[in-house]
Amino acid sequence: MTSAPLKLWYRQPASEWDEALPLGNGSLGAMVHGRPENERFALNVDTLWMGVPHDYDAPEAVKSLPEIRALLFAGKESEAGELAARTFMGVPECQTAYQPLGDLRLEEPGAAAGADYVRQLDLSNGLSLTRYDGPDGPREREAFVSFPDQVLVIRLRGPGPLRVSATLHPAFPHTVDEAPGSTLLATGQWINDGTERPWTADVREPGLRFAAGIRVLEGKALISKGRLEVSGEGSLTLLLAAGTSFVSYRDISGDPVAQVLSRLDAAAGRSFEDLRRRHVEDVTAFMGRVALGIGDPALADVPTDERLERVKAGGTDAGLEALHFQYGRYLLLSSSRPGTQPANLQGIWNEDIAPAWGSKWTTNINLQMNYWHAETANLSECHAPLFDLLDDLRVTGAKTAQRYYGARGWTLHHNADLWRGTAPVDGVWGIWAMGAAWLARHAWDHYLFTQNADFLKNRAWPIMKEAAEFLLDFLIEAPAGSPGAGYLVTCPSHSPENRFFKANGTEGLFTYAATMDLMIAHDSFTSCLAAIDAMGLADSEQEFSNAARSALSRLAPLQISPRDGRLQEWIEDYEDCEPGHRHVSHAYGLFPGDQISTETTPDLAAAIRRTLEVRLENGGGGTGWSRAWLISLFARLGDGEGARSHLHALLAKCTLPNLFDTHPPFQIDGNFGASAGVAEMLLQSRCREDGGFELLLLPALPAAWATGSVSGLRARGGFEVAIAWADGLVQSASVLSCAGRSVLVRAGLSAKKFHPAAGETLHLTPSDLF
Ligand code: FUC
Repeated sequence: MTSAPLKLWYRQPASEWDEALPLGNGSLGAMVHGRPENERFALNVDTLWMGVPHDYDAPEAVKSLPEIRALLFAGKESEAGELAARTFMGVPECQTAYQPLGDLRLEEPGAAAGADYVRQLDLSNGLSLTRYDGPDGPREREAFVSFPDQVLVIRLRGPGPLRVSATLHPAFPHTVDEAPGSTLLATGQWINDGTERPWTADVREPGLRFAAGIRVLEGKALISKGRLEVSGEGSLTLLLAAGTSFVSYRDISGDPVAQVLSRLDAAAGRSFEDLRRRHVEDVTAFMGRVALGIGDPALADVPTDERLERVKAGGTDAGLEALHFQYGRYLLLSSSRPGTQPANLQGIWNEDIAPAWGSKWTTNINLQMNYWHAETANLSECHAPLFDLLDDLRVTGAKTAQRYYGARGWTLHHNADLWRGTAPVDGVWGIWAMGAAWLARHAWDHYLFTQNADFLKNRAWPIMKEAAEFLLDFLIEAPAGSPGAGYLVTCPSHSPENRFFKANGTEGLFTYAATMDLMIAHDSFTSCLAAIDAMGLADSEQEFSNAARSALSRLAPLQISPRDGRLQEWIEDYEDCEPGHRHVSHAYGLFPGDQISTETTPDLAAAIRRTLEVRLENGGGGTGWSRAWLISLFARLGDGEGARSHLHALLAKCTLPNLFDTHPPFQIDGNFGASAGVAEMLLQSRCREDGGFELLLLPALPAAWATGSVSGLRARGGFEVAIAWADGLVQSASVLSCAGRSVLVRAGLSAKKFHPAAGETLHLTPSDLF
C-alpha cells in the first residue's frame, strides 16, 4: 500500500493561533496563519525565556532531610510536608517561563481568500503554501524556516505588480531601526511587564536581549516609518532572522544583532532557489526515512479539519492516524535540532507571555515523552539537544544532590528551565528526585538504537553513572516497623502528581517508596550494569557494579493489591483520591521501562492492565499526554485494539484543527507520545540476556490497519525495519543490520534467530518466519 501525501491543508485562513501551521528549525519557529491581506507569522526563538542565570537550590535543605525522613517513615505525611514546604523548596519556589518573540506581519492590499483559497503544510519538505486571490489573478505565498541557512524565507508570486508592507511586532519593549543591507531591525530586552504568570518565578531584573531582522532578497526595498515596503513584478522574497543574547545557562552576553545580521548576510548571498533547495534536501532527508501506508489515500483530498471533524463524530480514518504519526516526526524535526534547546512543553511554538506551566521542561513525564519516538521513528539526531541539556543538568543537579541529600551524582526534580534549575519547585509534590535517572534512560536507549560505542563511553556513561550514584546514596533502608522495613526505598518521594487516602481517612501526597521510583531505580541500575558489560569495564567499575547489584537486590518489591489486583502505586495499598488520575506513573516498568512484560512477568503485566482499566473506568486518559501514554502501554500489552482506541480518542478529544495536541491547552507531548505509540504498535525491540536483540513485528496491529506497510522504523541493536502486511499477517519484512548484532525476529507465535553481518539486509518472507 502506498503512503498518502503528507499534507495538512485547509480551505480557510487560520482564525486563531491554534489553527495556524508550524514551521521551525529547532531554534526559530513560525506559526503561519495563511491570511491573504494581513498575514501573521507568530515567531519564537528557542532561547527566549524569562530571567537571568540563577541557582534555585535552598542552601540549607539537607539539614531538614533526617527529620523529613523520620516523619515520613512514622506515617506523619502532613507534618513532613509542612516541614519540607518551609525548608526544601527552591528559591524562588517556581521557575521561569518560555516567552514568545512576537509577530512578523505582512500587509498585502487587495489580496483576499477567494473560492480557490488553500493553505497547506507539506510535512515531507517543510514548505508552507497559501494560495489566494490578488487584484490581477491568483497569488501564492510559500514559506519555510531553514536549518541549513537559519532564516525564515517567504516568497510571494503572482501576476501584476506586487506590493507588500512588512512590520515587526516583538512582544517586549523594543526599538525598530534601519540596519545595513536595507534591513528592518527590531531590538529589545525581556522585561517583566507585570503580566500575572501562574506557577512562574516573579523575575524583576531585565533579562535576555533579542533581535529580529527582515531583509528583501527579491524586489525593491524601502524602509520608512518602521515598515519595510517591498515591491516588484512576478515574485518578491523576504528573509527573517532572529536571535537572543543567550550563550549558555551561565552566560547571556551574546550579541543578537550581530547574529541576525550575519545570518541575513549569509542567506542574502544565495538565490531563493538555492535556499529552497538546501532546505528541501535537509527536511526530506529526515522525513523520507519513514513511510507508513495505512488507510485510504483518497481521503488526502479532504481538508484536514474536515477529516478531524469526521473522526470526532465517530468516523475511522487510518490515513489521518498515519498523518498524525508523521506530524509527530515533523514537529520533533522542527523543534529539536543539534545545537538547539530541546523541545519544551510546546516544542518551540508559544504565543503567550504566560504560557501554561511556563512552557518549560517538565520532567515527571512530559520532557521524556517528547523524545519517546526520537529513536524508533528514525530521528536519532533530534535527540541530541536532550543530551546537551543533560550535560548541563549534571552540573547543576550535582549541587542539588549535595545540598538536598548530601549525595554524590546528580539529581533533577520535576521541572527544569533555561537556567538549568534542578531544585524542587511549585509545591511539595515537586519533591521528587527521580528526573535524572529517568532521563538517563534516554542516553542508554540512544546507544542501544545506534550502537554508537563512542557515544556510550563519552556521553551516555557519565550521565547514567552519576544518576545511578545519586540513587545509591539517596536510597535508604526503611526502618523496622515501617511498611517495607529492611528494604531500600526512596525517601522523600511522591507518585507524580497523585494523592492518596490512608486507612485512617487522611489525605497525602508526600510519601516514601512510590512504585515509580522503585522502577526507575531498577532501570537505572540494570542499564548501568548492561552498559559496563557493553563497554568491557567490568574490572574498572567493579566497586560501582557491586554497589548497583547489591542495591538492586535490596530494592523494595513491586506489590499487587490483594484488594483488586492492581499494581500498587504506593508502599501501602492506599485508596486513590482521584481514581481516574491522568498520571499512570507506576506503569513505567511496562513502558517506557522494560522491567515488566507479558512474557517475563505476566502477573505484574496483568496487574498493570488492571490498573489502567480502573483508571479508564474512572475517566482516565483525560489529558492529551495521558491518552498518548496509553497507546504505548496497550501496545506493550500486545493489545492492538486497546492501543488504537486510545489513538482514536486522542484525535477525537485532544487534537486541535492544526493537529496540535491539546492538554488543553496546546501541549506537544501528546503529539510526540502518539507517534511513539504508533511505532510501538508496529515494531518493538528489546535486549536479550544472551547479548543479542529481539524484534517483534506487528506486536499490536489493530483490525483497522489490517493491510498496510511501514518502512524505516528503527530498533534496539541498530536495525532498520520494513514490514508489509495483509489481513493482519506479515507478508514480507526486511531487516537492515547496521551493527552486525544477532537478532531473534518474532511475528505472532513464531520466532527465528538470525546473525546478519553489519550492513546486511535480511529479506524475510512468511516461509522464513513461520
Ligand atoms: C504535569 C502534568 C500536567 C501538565 C504539566 C505540564 O504537571 O500533571 O498535566 O502536563 O505537567
